[in-house]
Amino acid sequence: MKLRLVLGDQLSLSIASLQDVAKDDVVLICEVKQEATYVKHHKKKIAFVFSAMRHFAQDLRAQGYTVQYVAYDDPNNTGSLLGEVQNFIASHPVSQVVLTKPAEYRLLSEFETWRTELSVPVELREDDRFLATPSEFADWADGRKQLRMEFFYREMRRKHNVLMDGTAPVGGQWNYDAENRKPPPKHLTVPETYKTPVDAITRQVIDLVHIAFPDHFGDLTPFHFAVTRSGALEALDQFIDQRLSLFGDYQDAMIQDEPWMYHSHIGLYLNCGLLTPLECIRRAEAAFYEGSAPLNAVEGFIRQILGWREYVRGIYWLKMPEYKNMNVLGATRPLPDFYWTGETQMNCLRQCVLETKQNAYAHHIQRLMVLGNFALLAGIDPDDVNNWYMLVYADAYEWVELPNVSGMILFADGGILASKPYAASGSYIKKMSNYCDSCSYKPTIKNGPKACPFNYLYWDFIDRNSKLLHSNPRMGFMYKTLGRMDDDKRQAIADDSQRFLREIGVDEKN
Ligand code: FAD
Ligand code: DLZ
Ligand code: SF4
Repeated sequence: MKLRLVLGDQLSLSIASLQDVAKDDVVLICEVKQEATYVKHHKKKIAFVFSAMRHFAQDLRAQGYTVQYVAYDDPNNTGSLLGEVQNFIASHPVSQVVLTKPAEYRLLSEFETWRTELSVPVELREDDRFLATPSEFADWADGRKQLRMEFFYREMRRKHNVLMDGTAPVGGQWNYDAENRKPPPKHLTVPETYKTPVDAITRQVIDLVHIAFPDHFGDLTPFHFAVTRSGALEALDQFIDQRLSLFGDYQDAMIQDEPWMYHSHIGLYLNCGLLTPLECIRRAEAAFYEGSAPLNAVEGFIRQILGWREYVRGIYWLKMPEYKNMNVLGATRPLPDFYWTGETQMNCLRQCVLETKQNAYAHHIQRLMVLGNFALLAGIDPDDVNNWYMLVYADAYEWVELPNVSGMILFADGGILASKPYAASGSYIKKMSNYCDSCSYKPTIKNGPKACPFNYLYWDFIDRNSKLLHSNPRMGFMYKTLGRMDDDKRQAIADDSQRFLREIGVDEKN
């Protein structure tokens, strides 16, 4: 008998370790302290993952497979993946342990030691949940001076024949991003996100999480995520029918009390195996050919999955483990408390933190241009920022979280991922949202106690990082503007920044 271990983010019948599963094999799925607490995940994320694991086990059993399911509160639970595998081997005639490579470096390093730790042979299979393997990405990266997503994405479009017209991109352009930056109009109505009722399995899991993880961040209820493959497919269909057509137009827009906007909200399903990337891409492509969604929306959505998602994973495996320790800008301040409480006068940050706490979700532009931009400008330590992003979102796994945080928002990798820091002043948030209308600060004031803190923090960031950034060709304009400021203005920027950082308790280094 072979023992096939399936992890909480491998919940797919097509996963490599299950491809040749026989009826007398055993599939081991276990809820363990090791995975539930290596960061203190949002309560809703744990409930989602445990419930999806339990439903997946139920589906496997219904199809005639034997599943050994270890619940978190099982009195014999050893708390670790290795402990559970060893336990099982000790009392069953196991000939081999079959695993799919995990999505995170941390676990891959651990699984590689299992060959010597376990008394039976271990087969570690390639992770086939993505469209590019780490070695394909490494081949693409080999010899290139810069690893820009756009060029990788074009290769992926060709390879998978997505939105192609022979050898040319459909519509004549590869990328329609320029059409996808519309500010939100005044009375935009946003459709509701997909909501599914809580069933008996999810109810049990919610009760368990309530008791077992009382000190973890986030609101456990209301809970409305899908927890099965069929539910995730319904959520995908709802997105394609109701939101895809405006996904492009309002991709970067933010509205007070509208956490979901026109995004798809499928990241958590993709990342745990309930949906596959290619099926999401094909459904969006079909919507374009059927005429129900325009090209700027469909191309924009497909680029996120076929481009960004595959690209950040490629960067992760290419650059780990060094990537995790990179801090090129030498940022050392601790994360402000308001990232946990939402208690700040900055309305944009309050909104994004409170929505994150409620939903274990924030859309991309909130993560990037509000929460991320602030962490960059304020010089917050990448370890603190990574820890926060890893634990607050239901779709967070290190392979995708780390490059987005250390690469995309913090520039801690010195430009491996992005050609320049995504730094912005308050005018960006004012243009792309209505958050400033309800804020105590004014985005049009540049200095002093009423000024939007993003304004002076932006110039303070540019000024204090000039040694590293002034030669960046994409930053030339900023350094010219800074050069034209007189000493008084520069001093006011430094003083305001110092005062504000002191007020929020992060003027001391970590
Ligand atoms: P949509 O906006 O509808 O996009 C569709 C899909 O494209 C997403 O579900 C996702 O699978 C993919 N995608 C879009 N942007 C990216 C990107 N930059 N990198 C990788 N995939 C992308 N995504 C995660 O899946 N997990 C994370 O932990 C995560 N952390 C992030 C941290 C920061 C600082 C930033 C800036 C982005 C992060 N992202 C992360 C990327 C992106 O914000 C989320 O994938 C997206 O917000 C999920 O919501 P959605 O499903 O509605 O996405
Ligand atoms: C995220 C998560 C959580 C919360 N709990 C478990 C668990 O108890 N058992 C398990 O097998 N997987 C869990 N996961 C997903 C893993 O953390 C994920 O497989 C690794 O981080 C690799 O990506
Ligand atoms: Fe955010 Fe500044 Fe606007 Fe306030 S004024 S909501 S802090 S951008």
